[in-house]
Amino acid sequence: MSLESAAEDGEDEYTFDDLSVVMGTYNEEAAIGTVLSDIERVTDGRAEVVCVDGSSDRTPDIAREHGARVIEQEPQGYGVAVREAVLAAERPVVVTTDCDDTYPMEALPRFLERINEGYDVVSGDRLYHGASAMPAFNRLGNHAFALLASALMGRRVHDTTTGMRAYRRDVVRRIRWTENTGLSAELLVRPLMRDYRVREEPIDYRERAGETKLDPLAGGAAIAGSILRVCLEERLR
Ligand SMILES: Nc1nc2c(ncn2[C@@H]2O[C@H](COP(=O)(O)OP(=O)(O)OP(=O)(O)O)[C@@H](O)[C@H]2O)c(=O)[nH]1
Ligand SMILES: [Mg+2]
Repeated sequence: MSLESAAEDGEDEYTFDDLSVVMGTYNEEAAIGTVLSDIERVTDGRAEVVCVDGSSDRTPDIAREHGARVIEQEPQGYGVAVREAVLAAERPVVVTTDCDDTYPMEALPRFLERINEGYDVVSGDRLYHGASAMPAFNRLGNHAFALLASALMGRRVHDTTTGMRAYRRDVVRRIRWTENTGLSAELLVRPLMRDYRVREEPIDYRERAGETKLDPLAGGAAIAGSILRVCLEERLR
């Protein structure tokens, strides 16, 4: 029996040796060292780390110094990078994060535990604790995206645009992903609408280190468009 089906039968459990932590990295030299050290510390250096990188600064060098696998890619936006990253993961449990030190790597054991309980997707909910470190405009937008997606799906979700989630690798490999700026919402909506076992898990959220890569207005419009398109596509499937 493979490790994967063993874990599904509850006979065995995934450990950090079964974990890939993946991210898009774009000029994140102010944050990447901290993020990768946190992953190493929390997982005893046992998780695989994959960075899909489009940087022109020292980000990829720092990533390699920390033992991460670096895949070079011309910068084409969040979703193009993160799709490549989730599909490149070699382990059966895949966790996405941003590389800007906003997400708590201390939550990795909890995410793995939830997967071991049988969830297919565990989605970090930043808004549960208030997300006071998030710019007010973004916070408002994120509440609005969650309401829009909830109305269209007929199921309440609270944070559709979070960058930190755990997935069974099967789920990310079985679904065809189409969105770029809206990929984060798509990665939640398609599994939910296909009846995968999804749960939201409250997480802390910190202020970003380094410059944002997202234009809030254009990005927000793109995300709303993605939610509408993806929900409609899933309804019509
Ligand atoms: N490789 C690659 N990575 C990207 C690209 N755009 C964004 N990223 C990375 O994707 C992650 C998310 O981008 P952020 O700038 O943090 O976007 P955000 O979280 O919506 O905005 P903030 O509130 O500023 O954190 C970061 O780790 C970026 O470095 C890109 O075009 N290529
Ligand atoms: Mg970010």
